[in-house]
Amino acid sequence: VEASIPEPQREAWLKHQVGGFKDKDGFESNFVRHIETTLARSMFNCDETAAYAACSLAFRDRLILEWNRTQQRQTFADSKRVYYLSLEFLMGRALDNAMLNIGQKELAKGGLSDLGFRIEDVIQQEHDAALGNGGLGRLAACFLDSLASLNYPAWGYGLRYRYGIFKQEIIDGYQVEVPDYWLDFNPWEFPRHDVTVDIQFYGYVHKSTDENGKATARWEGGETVKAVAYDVPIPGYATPSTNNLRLWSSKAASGEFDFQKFNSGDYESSVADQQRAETISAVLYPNDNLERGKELRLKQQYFWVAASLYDIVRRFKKSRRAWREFPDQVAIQLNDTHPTLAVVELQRILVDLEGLEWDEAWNIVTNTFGYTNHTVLPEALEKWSVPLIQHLLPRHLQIIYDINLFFLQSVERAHPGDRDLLARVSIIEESQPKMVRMAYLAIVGSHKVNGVAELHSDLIKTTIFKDFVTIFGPDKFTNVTNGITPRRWLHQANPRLSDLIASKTGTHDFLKDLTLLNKIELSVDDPAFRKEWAAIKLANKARLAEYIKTTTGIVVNPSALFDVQVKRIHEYKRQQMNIFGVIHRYLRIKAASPEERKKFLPRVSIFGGKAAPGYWMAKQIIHLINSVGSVVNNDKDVGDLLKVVFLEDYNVSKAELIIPASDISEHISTAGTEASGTSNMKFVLNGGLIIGTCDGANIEITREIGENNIFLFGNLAEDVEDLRHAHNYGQHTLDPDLVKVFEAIEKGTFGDSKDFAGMITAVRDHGDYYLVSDDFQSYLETHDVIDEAYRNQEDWITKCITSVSRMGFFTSDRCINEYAEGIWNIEPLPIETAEPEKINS
Ligand code: GPQ
Repeated sequence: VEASIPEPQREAWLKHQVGGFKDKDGFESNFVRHIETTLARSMFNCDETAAYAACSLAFRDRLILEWNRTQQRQTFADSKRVYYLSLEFLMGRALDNAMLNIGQKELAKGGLSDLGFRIEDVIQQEHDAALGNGGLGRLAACFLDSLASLNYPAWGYGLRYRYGIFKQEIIDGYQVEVPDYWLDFNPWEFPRHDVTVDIQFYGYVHKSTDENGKATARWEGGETVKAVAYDVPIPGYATPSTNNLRLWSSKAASGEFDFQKFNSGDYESSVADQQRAETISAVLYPNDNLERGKELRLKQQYFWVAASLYDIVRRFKKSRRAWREFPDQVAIQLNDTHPTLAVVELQRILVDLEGLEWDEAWNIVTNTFGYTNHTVLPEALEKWSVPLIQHLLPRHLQIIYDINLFFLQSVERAHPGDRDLLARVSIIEESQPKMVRMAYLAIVGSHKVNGVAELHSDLIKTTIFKDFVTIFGPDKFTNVTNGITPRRWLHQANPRLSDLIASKTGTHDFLKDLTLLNKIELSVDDPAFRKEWAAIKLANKARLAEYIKTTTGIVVNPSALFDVQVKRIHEYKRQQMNIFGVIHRYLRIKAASPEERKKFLPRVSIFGGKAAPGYWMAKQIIHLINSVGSVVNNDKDVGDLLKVVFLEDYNVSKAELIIPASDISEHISTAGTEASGTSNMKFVLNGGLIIGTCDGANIEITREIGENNIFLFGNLAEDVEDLRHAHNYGQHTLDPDLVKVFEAIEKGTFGDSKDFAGMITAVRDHGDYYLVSDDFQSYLETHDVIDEAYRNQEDWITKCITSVSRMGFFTSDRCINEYAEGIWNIEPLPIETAEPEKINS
């Protein structure tokens, strides 16, 4: 039902159009109004939590007006939109970001101060929106920021998890997981109880022939769950464009079924149904780079995909265009294979519900979707068992089989008689049980497939998707190197550095066009600039030192070299190699005479990151880091020469604190395993240098900033296979320094060595899959090079400034423009005026 106000009454609406606040006074009156009415508090009852709530509500009012205007403009312009489907959006905090993007943080700071609050304290009250695991989820969040900032008509679609990624506590050196219930008070979401979709599961397929003799399929029976939309406004930077992130929450469908149970006194089971329905969006799966094939996960995927597609199709149908125009209006990006069922669901909608012919529908489908691959690790490539899909989504399984049949027929036509090829590329793996290879389905169902950094995009073409390059040709495969938003990762996280850069470039325009950073290279020799640069780094380090002291009790010296590795704990990311290196350094300090010790460069090794709850080896790595810390940090021989810190519960807002305080950060994955990495970009953008392998985006960072400004080490991706082979055939001799490290651990230097046996045997006895031993010597040597480089502070600062000036390429704005042009075929749609749109359709 259209609910548009008729023309004659619209004048009254326009007269009463709400405006946002324009000055400090306006902000204050908004703030006080929210305290006193929305929150029913007063100046006698207003703590920082209430101040956070009122401040957020004031900014939310403003955002929602812009949001409305943006959506109206997009609807009336009827232009193509992109829909970014991601199971993860790692948003972090919203208030600081909203204030900065709107450009009113200074105003709010003044207003809050008038009213008795410090803005930093108010910002800290916010709970992170942690609806993601790591890089993949944070990438989606950076993309939303860029899409809005560049005025692209775009929506994100995700799940509204009641529990985000768990909160990590470290107890006696071990990780303990605590639930992250974050929705107690969330002013940034708008429940849309009127936007709901019924989602079907289970049941059976009824096949018949219609009056024209055409075969039809109907999916019937089963159970229904309701999807309720929650909208989160996404403000662009320095533009009124405000996009939408729509998150779906599951609820029991109110239907006869429940009601009958309730009436017949079966209250318990009617409640059980409700709980079962709500379970779907209850919790984020805490695995990074790992898929475990759980039924509830598949339910989440279909629930979210079906609700999103229903919404997208409904919006398209309002335009009353012909179906063949669907891909001219709609681009859908699959963030990894998690939303791949969308391919099948759209085909089902078009064929079963809208009555299109298979080929016409398939043409629309493949022109609509694009697929981004984020890993080559085999354990992360999704496969779902055929019996499970058959049970949960019987009609979808039939469609998958048909898609596969037609695909294999086309392969057979182009490559007659190549049965091996057919078996290799089949969407169905002929295993026991049979499995659906989701990446293959995503490739077949999309018009473009992209990797996330050059090396990674090359690797997928030559390894896991090689046959598909043969079949579809190379043009279907492309690279879009990841990027990060400089708004959050420079301006918000490091405001002093952002302002210092602006003092040299003239404005903050570099936040919109990051290539403008290159102007600061002209000031690299300016003594005042360099001095302020160093002072900012030191202040950021002092702030982190303070945080370390209050949270861990460890006292670190801010002028020591801060060596940081913060990311998910994973064997392929090789935190184990880092801590082995720290142990090696400790042994060297211990073996040195008091005279020799004076020559060591003081260092603080900082770790942070979560282990998936079921990832035993990753948990062992955390335990070893903490055990080493408690020995080293309390050893009088060592003093300030070495401290080892594990920071609990690494998340987006902690990243904002830690990254600007780093001197050296570690991006040391086994070559060929880290698809891109994005924190490498954040660290360099904040004036830190990096030690890294020739992997992922490290390679392109080197190309941009120059190899004198990065510390690269280790074997190359092309050599990994041979090196693994050497381990497996007994042709590898363990690195002697690594042997000494193992001896120290096994002697019990860091507590019961049984606790760490798995980490040692993985390297020594089980083939060292991640090649720690192969890279160890080169890793140690490179750290010695870093020590020497850091002693020369003048050269060091030159490297830092030069690097920052050359980081323009890594903005997510560049990345989104590449997607828009090369994959989505969409154009920006600026919102020109501050006046309300005239509604005339
Ligand atoms: N990534 Cl497959 C994740 O964070 N989680 C995942 O499950 C998968 C990939 C990361 C990947 O490891 C990084 O190298 C990338 O920089 C990041 O995705 C974004 O592309």
